[in-house]
Amino acid sequence: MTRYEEAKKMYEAMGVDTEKALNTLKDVTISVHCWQGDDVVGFDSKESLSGGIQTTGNYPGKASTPEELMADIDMAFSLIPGKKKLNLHACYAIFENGEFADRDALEPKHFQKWIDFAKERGIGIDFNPTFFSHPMVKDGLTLSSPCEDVRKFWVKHGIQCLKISEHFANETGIPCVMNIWIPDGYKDIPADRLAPRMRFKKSLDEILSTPYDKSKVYVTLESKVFGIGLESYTVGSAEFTLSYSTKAGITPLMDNGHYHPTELVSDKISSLLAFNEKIALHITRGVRWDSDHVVLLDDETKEIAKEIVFHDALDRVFIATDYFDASINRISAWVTGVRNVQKALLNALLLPAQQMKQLQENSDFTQLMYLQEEAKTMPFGDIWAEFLTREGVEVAYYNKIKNYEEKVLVKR
Ligand code: RNT
Ligand code: ZN
Repeated sequence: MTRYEEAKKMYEAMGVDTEKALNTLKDVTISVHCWQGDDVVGFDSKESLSGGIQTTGNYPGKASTPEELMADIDMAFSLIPGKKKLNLHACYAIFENGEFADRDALEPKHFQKWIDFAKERGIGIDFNPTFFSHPMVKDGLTLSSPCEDVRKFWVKHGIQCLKISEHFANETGIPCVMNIWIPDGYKDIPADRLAPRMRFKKSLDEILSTPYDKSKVYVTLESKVFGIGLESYTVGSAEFTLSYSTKAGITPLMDNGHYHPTELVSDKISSLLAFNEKIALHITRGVRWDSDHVVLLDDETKEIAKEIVFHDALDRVFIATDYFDASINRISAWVTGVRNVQKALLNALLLPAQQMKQLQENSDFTQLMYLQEEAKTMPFGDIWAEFLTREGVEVAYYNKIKNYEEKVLVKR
């Protein structure tokens, strides 16, 4: 008997069908963020990263051209099993022949190379307007700016991105999730917390008044609690974005680095599922703050996955990764983090969900704890290895990445 067959029997004895788990996992799409490959720099501006987010580290081999980034994404994707989508930011527009378009004038043609890339690989594209790292961010503000020129510039950017998102969906035949996140906020105690929020609300209304096909583009709105240099106040707080999403009929997005350190996104998912047909997640790992460390197979990642799986919500949750580590091999960072999201999902799929829920309903908390703890020492690794084998992906990826580093990355 192979290790998989033995493990399968052990799971069967616990009432879990490993074949069903593997078949479910292979159809789950993870939207992989392109910005891990170049430390959130992009190709459209010489500005350094702003918006209260930061990459630290100077590991060699960062992608600095579209060709390099695409090659690195291909390398990472070859080591990541399952279904993937490419998550692009507007600042990754590709200009050719000396041409340039500012953020308020971006068009689908500036993403033609990405469309070709996605089509050749049979994957969809998600999109993000880039409201940071740009001279039109004035005093840290974009859509909430009191300066009409600034606010209008960014509204136009949002509208153009909506058009580009719809174009992505039409070209790839796969719906596009377009996420809005603005860095707007204040370092110190504001005198007026309401006015910027009213302007943000108005700006979102203006962006969303552009007609778009809601079956092709899902607009999501991401909240945040604070940023570097924006410690005291964030315009797009959790309450603001949730209220706006509900009122406007768009999709709320939770990034698990965007809450106070003792708040858990795993506990928030069910509340949002109770009120929304779809919800969206940025899976990351904050260490003491929104540090965007590589996702690990830690308790919270597992619990987030459990919430999605136990509530039968795999088709209701848009799962994306969002982290950026420049201190280690960037491709390894990609592969490790995305695989950990998938491992967490598999872990959840291998739990006897129905039985556990029934134990809770019966107030049999003794047996529930017993089962929860026993599940932790089940031969999960053998099922994961089987998944990788079926997907034609090797379990051990370090040597492949090291080889690519020596052959490609260090020569850049
Ligand atoms: C920032 C948000 C946002 C960004 C990306 C680059 O705190 O998490 O999602 O990380 O848009
Ligand atoms: Zn995020």
